[in-house]
Amino acid sequence: MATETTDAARLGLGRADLHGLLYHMKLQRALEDRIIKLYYQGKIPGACYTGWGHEAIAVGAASALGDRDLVAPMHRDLGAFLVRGVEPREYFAQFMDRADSPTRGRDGNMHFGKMSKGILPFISHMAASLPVACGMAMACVMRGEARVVLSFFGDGASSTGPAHEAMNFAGALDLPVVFVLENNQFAYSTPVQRQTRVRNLADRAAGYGFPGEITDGSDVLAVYGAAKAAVERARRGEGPTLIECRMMRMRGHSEADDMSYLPPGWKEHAQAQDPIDCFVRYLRERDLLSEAEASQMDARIEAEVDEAQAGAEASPHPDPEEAARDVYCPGDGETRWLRRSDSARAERVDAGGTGEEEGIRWR
Ligand SMILES: Cc1ncc(C[n+]2csc(CCOP(=O)(O)OP(=O)(O)O)c2C)c(N)n1
Repeated sequence: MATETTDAARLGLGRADLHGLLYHMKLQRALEDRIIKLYYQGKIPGACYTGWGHEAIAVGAASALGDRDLVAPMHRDLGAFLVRGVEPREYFAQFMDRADSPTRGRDGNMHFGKMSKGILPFISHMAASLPVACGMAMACVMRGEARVVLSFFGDGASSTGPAHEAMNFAGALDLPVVFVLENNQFAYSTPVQRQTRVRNLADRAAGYGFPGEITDGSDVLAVYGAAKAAVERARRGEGPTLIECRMMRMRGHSEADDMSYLPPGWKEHAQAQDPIDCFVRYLRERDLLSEAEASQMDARIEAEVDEAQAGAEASPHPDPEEAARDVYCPGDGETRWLRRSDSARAERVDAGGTGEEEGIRWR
């Protein structure tokens, strides 16, 4: 629940901003609820991951970014996509394997992004996006662009090699990266205490030489406030921050997970901390959301979800011949070669070329 330290006015958030946060959190929840339903109807190929319970983190952190900033979300962060303007219809098309989806129906449903909106496609649960986020931040610094990269990962992912390497690298180079650690207290089914001796995951930041803090991951204003301060710090050139957003897992790792490993009473406690319920209560108690505004928002969201689903269902599945297109290059099917030029940029050699010893075959 939001506290005085996360007061909306102190954060410079007016009524419209607060409604925007709530709208995106509710939209994420409604879209994912529909996807879960479609999954059990057999309409979603592959596994089904959602960000149930993580909405405050995804929406709160992404809302702290500027338009030209970049974000590397993971499988819990649909809200970050929505905040940056990805259409619900695109999300449905992606999960329903349609030809006009972001990956044109050719990848696991959650592995998509949108570079035109500054969203790096999700690579892997296990922190593989973090080094790439650092690369993006480094590119911005080298180009003299004051852009910040927000990179999300889980508690389990925080114990993997790429996470340590990325954070160490970002610290050493003072890169403008904000690391948002979504601690739902389980790496799949493994509790945090069984995968690391570190008591607070935020403490790890000290080992990389930058600040780490813990915030309430079920309080959207707390997440927004922490992310905003970290983004500003990064933009001033003062380097990265690690924000551990602590919350309670509300739904299985994927829909295939029955959560039988959760201790007794966990689900009830987690339910009481539902980030959407908490935020609605906060707004209602302060007269920042009327009953009429709340029901209008719900009706708008329901209509948007229906429309998005119908739009995606009306789209065709991809042609099977499309499956391998662009996997290696956008080519015409002929074998071509790349040769490294002195500037280290790969340069194309005409079709029919033999390829140099250092050449890379690309189709
Ligand atoms: C290299 C690799 N090892 C294992 C897995 C299986 N796996 C996927 S997510 C995950 C745990 C992730 O834990 P965490 O970062 O806490 O995220 P969450 O539990 O919220 O999914 C594991 C072990 C994988 N995808 N890739």
